[in-house]
Amino acid sequence: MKAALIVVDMQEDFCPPNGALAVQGARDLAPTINSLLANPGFAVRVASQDYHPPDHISFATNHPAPNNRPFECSITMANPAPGREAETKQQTLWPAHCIQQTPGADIIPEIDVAKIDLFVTKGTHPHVEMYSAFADAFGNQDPAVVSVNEHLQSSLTDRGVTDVFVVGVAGDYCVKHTALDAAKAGFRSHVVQDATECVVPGSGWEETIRELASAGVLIVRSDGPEIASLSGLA
Ligand code: VGL
Ligand code: ZN
Repeated sequence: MKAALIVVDMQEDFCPPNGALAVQGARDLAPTINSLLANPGFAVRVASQDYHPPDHISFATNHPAPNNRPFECSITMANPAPGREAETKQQTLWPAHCIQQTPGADIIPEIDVAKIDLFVTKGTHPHVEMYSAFADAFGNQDPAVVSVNEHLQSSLTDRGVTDVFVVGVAGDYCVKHTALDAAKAGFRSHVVQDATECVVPGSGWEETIRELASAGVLIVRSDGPEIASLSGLA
């Protein structure tokens, strides 16, 4: 067994007090995430960053009123892969957030970024949503299509990784989709439940747990046996 820790989107815009899309309690996750980063049992430590251009399709402000209310309205998005443009999906609109090279896109200073081996900047293609650090909303992984900076699946398999532990925000969006894609890619996939917070606390997490469980993703705790046993791998 070889384990990777994926710290998802611990960025200013997802954190109180000033984040454009703040997730309640997100900043308070830092001590738990830092203790996981310090666990010598992880062979690879990854941090993802939502990293949108100003004209990103998910931003409410990039669509005309009245059907552009963030959190409520959605728009139709087409697959950016050549020849697949007919494939479409509904996309929820968000307040503008994590714009490239702005302070909102920074990883919060409370996170020990010196321990990170690999940074994945995602959501960089203006015309497609990318919650997962592995793939866009249509499952495209090719950096040439998605304009992501890393092909995360091959970066992890090249390092011999078998198990992935996902933490960070948001539990009901980017953490969920990263954990689901990790399972789909053939990794044993875990979400550390006391190291994540949701956009919709309570019901959002309940629904997420069901989706993760039915996809074979394991829900663990930072003080549980799965994490404790990693230290033995060092
Ligand atoms: C996220 C909504 C929009 C996330 C990113 O990190 O969970 N949520 N973009
Ligand atoms: Zn985003």
